[in-house]
Amino acid sequence: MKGLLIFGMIILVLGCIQASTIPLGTVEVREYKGEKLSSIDDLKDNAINGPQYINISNYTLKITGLVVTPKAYTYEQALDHQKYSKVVTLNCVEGWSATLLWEGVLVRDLMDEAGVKPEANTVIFHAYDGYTTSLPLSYIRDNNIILAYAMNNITIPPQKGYPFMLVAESKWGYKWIKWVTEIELSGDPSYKGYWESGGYSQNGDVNGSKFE
Ligand SMILES: Nc1nc2c(c(=O)[nH]1)N[C@H]1C(S)=C(S)[C@@H](COP(=O)(O)O)O[C@H]1N2
Ligand SMILES: [Mo]
Repeated sequence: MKGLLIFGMIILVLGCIQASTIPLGTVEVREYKGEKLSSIDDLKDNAINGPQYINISNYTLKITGLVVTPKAYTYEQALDHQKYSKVVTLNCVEGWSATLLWEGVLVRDLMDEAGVKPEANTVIFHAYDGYTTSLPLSYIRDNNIILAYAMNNITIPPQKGYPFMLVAESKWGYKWIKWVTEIELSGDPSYKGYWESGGYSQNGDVNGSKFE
């Protein structure tokens, strides 16, 4: 009986440790399951207003717009969701690319907690530097799109998007919004973000054309 109690306590403690820690390294990985990865330094860091330094103690990730219950997650609360990792290549329209190991939470999981209204068909992402972009709600749902907090097994550095960068797989780099502060559910599929307003493709498909 006592043995069972101790065993139960060990399981409980292990469970708590698992839920509260994110096992990230201090050195980036450059290979994953036999696949060669790029370096995070292959990203060019040429955002519209330069690097952004978010103070995590007053940061919130907001879920707004066409939702039943708007949310404002702290960094810790946003991280407290099922975690996913995948190797995905970012392709910038300038001609460079980077294949990295991404780790994050599902955008779908965050949205579903807020309760997406049936009229919503578009997700507009807002960032700390004033940058925005949008993607179809169905794309986010159907492709298990993640909001990453780590790249190559290290926490995303400030100049590369800390605390969160969108891993918009199969879309041009300008859809991979960094320093995300707000996820807005919308009914306007024609909403144009920063580069889309400048004439870049609205759907942003890497296999499609770069311009509208
Ligand atoms: N907030 C924000 N996110 C952004 C950008 C930006 O200017 N601001 N640039 C985008 C572009 S064009 C690319 S290619 C990717 C990677 O950009 P990098 O060159 O800054 O590494 O981030 C995207 N996310
Ligand atoms: Mo880009």
